[in-house]
Amino acid sequence: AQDCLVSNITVKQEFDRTRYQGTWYAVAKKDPVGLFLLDNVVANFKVEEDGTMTATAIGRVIILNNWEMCANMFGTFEDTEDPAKFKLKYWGAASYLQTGYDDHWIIDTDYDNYAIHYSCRELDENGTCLDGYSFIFSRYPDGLRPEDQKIVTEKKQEICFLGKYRRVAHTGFCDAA
Ligand code: DAO
Repeated sequence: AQDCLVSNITVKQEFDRTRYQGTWYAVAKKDPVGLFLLDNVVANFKVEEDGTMTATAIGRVIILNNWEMCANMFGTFEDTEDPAKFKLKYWGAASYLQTGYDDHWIIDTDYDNYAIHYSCRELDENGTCLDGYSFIFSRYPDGLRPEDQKIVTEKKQEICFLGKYRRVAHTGFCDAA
């Protein structure tokens, strides 16, 4: 999808939500307009008894008047006709945290090491993404294995976000929460 059309972006084939369960550490993020989760982002995925994929996530945020805290977030992934494309409904444990309803796609994962999530919130008139975000996740808090970095870089390019990511630090800020 080097034309950067959102409709041409390919996602993980036959995405297996059962294998995807458990803890994932965000190691890099491309922010949307009005970014929310800053760093120390850890997500935990689960398949509920009815088959729905859900997640809890924690991360450092800055709310209101520069108040820094760890946000406890909840998400429900609504299924679509593509097993790797979801509508993510998310909300916070506290009312002053962000809520949203985003397209949320699993671009690629090997289930054991790396994963790439993509969300385009606003399409441009020409079919490219005007406002979106992306997380690079690792099963390990200290980052991706060298052998996964090449794949991840290729995928960043395919979703047209290459060069727009920042590293997501894990400093222990949210570990006690
Ligand atoms: O941080 O700027 C941002 C946008 C992302 C907010 C999404 C929070 C979703 C929490 C649950 C799902 C984890 C992937």
